[in-house]
Amino acid sequence: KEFVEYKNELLHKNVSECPEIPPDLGPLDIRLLYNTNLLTILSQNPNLRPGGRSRPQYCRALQKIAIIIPFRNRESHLRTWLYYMHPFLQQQQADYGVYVVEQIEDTMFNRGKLMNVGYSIASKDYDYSCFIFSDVDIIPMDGRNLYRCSKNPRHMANSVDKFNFKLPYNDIFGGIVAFTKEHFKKLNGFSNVFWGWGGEDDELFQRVVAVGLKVDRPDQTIARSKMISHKRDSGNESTGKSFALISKAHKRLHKDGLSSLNYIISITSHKLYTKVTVDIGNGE
Ligand code: UDH
Ligand code: NGS
Repeated sequence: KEFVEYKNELLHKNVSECPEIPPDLGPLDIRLLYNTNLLTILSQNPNLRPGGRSRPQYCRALQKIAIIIPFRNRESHLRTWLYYMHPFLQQQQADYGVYVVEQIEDTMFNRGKLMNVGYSIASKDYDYSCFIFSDVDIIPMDGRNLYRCSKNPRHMANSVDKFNFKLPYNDIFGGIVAFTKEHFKKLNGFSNVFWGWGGEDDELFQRVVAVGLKVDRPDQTIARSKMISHKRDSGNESTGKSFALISKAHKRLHKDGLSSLNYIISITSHKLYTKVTVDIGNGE
């Protein structure tokens, strides 16, 4: 088996590069089906490899992409995401893996820290060059919305139905963001200290600016996405501390983030994704 894998690897190195813009992409009919089950999704994606990995068969992708999803108690959203996104990413000829990072204990949710854990685990798994940090409840409506990294950090949730396909404020950086490995390391990842809802994405924006980078956004017509509507999760209330934290963002940049990450994990390779189960503490 190892020999076959080795041979495949060698053969894959010799195939030509994939085109920058994959063929046959266009608008998609997204109806947000909630009743899909994992077996159906699996049967519709026969070429997936364990851990929710795939790469194009007949060309070599220009980027290796890890998709990191922060997660707790959103099983049906995850199924919907997997149902739409595996075919979407394969149609885009992506070399990718999906990492679902689940906070197990019922302390306050910490989206930023889960993203950092996902980055750190995915980096050890494969030579990813691009990291896309995505909420579990946003589904793109057009195949031309390329899930890729660009020259600058990229805010990809800039055209969501919930906000009438507009930006609710100029510097919004929530929902889905894409970073090259180099850039994510340069800004020391997300802050780990935002427990509960709100602000960790705004702080990330401050970090981008502080290290001298700019934010790109895709064309708003092509980036149109649907968000699954839901109630506010318990355990993810706003603590009211975010604005005070953000006002000191630059002070914490180098000491709070990838450089100060501590956690306890277990990793399970599911057929449709890699599940990273993590105990990230409770902020004390
Ligand atoms: N998440 C979970 N579980 C939780 C909380 C958050 O999986 O308990 C993840 C999930 O990937 C979600 C993301 O973190 O998409 C962001 O969660 P959020 O609650 O900050 O963001 P969202 O915009 O909801 O989805 C905000 C509250 C909406 C209240 C709307 C009332 N109509
Ligand atoms: C801001 C939050 C962001 C959040 C954005 C949109 O107020 O984290 O609203 O939220 N900033 C702070 O709380 C400091 S949304 O309407 O999508 O739930 O992303």
